[in-house]
Amino acid sequence: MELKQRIDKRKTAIFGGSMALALIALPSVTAETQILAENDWVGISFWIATAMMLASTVFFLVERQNVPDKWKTSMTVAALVTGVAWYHYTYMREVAVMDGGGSPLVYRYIDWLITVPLQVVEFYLIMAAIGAATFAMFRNLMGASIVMLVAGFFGESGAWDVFGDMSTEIWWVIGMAGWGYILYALWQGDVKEASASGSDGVQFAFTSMRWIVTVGWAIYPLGYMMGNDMISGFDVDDMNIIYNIADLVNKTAFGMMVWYAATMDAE
Ligand SMILES: *C/C=C(C)/C=C/C=C(C)/C=C/C1=C(C)CCCC1(C)C
Repeated sequence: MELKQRIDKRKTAIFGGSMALALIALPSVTAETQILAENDWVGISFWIATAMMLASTVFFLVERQNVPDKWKTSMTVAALVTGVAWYHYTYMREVAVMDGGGSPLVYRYIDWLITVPLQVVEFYLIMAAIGAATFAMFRNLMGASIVMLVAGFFGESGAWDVFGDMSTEIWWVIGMAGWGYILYALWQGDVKEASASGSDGVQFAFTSMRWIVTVGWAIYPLGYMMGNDMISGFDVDDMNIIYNIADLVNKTAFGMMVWYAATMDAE
């Protein structure tokens, strides 16, 4: 290897390493620690999700150095998604394990309101790589995802009960419409035509993205129904476990797919 290349490689490694260390060394984000009870499954699921988000963030930042240049931005966005989630999980798990165990609804929705738009940026980057990205597409996906989340927040929090007794259900339906639009946009004809182009890695990322948004995202409305008395036999605890699993699938596993796609294009 050329000397200059070696130095460049070392520089990027040092950069990745120090980013990772800076994250771990951020002690201010852990509030006063509660004791996690041995049978507190909700608390345990929050704890696991917190650790996984941190691990994924470090992984994506460090691995960013090892992927072809055109994939670096996607890796950065994947790390931002899990990094922002990790930050919020450190608070959510505190709320969850507190005496009487609360549901960290506001932190949850603030997190989604930041991480979902970041994922839309990720989708856009992937669509751009297959030649199916337009500004209108980006704007519509962004708008639909915000409608979906704001509706979910009003439905779950009761902060704006304009629909009276039916508020929980009607806001859910509005949220479903937002998600439905996103599915339509990702599966409709134009996109399908464009999707035949691109490298193996781009193809893999594109297919993964569509399935993640279709199957992975479907877990959320199900969790909402469980936690908000739309299906019987479940409660808010079940909902929180389901949401935590969904976040791991849609943030960590999706990021891993992007990373895997990037490695396919190496060499
Ligand atoms: C990282 C966080 C992600 C990917 C969050 C995604 C959230 C959803 C796909 C939420 C969807 C909802 C509906 C489709 C209807 C009911 C309300 C929501 C917000 C739970």
